[in-house]
Amino acid sequence: MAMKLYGLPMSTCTTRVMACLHEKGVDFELVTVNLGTGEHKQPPFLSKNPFGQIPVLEDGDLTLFESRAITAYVAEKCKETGTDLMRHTNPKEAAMVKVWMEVESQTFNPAISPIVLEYVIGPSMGKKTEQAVVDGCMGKLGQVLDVYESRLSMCKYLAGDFYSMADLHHLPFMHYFMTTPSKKLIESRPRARAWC
Ligand code: GS8
Repeated sequence: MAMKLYGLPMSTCTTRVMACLHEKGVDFELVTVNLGTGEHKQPPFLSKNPFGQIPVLEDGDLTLFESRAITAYVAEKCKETGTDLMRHTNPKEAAMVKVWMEVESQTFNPAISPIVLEYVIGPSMGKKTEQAVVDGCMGKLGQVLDVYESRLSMCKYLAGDFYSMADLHHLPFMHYFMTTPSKKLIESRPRARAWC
């Protein structure tokens, strides 16, 4: 039976999981959740994720939430197929993948998400961009990207000279970020730009 992914194509956390499923060549069914009507806060959905957020993955009798935990499960279950995103056969490479996955969730994501929220997600729901919020976030994200620039001068991708889950986890926010005027933070850094 195909896995079921509850979410939305425009949701960053849903696309993080979809990118992983595609990379692993896994068949899945996308079940759309209507955030507009608050479907995610109703008991049927809350029984899948008590925090009332997308995405949720169902694989037989297993129900998971948290996009990064879901990708870890998919990578582990399907380690023989598609790209070996976690470098299972090399403990040192695997450790570097985990380091940069942590960087994405603990450092990169908090720095970039307010900008994407202001420019893309807010306006998609009718909210005006607050330039002061964006301006206040640019310095912090710039500092994070300075570290990325330096790292990417040592290797082609974040964990080494191979594409991994660490890079994949950045995809959704990078995708939206590169549609905003703030993309100059990437474009002015040649290594980060090449990586992107
Ligand atoms: C965050 C999920 C999330 O923010 C994860 O899965 O990685 N740490 C979790 N989901 C958002 C959609 S963003 O793609 C969501 O469900 N928002 C609606 C809400 O919070 O009510």
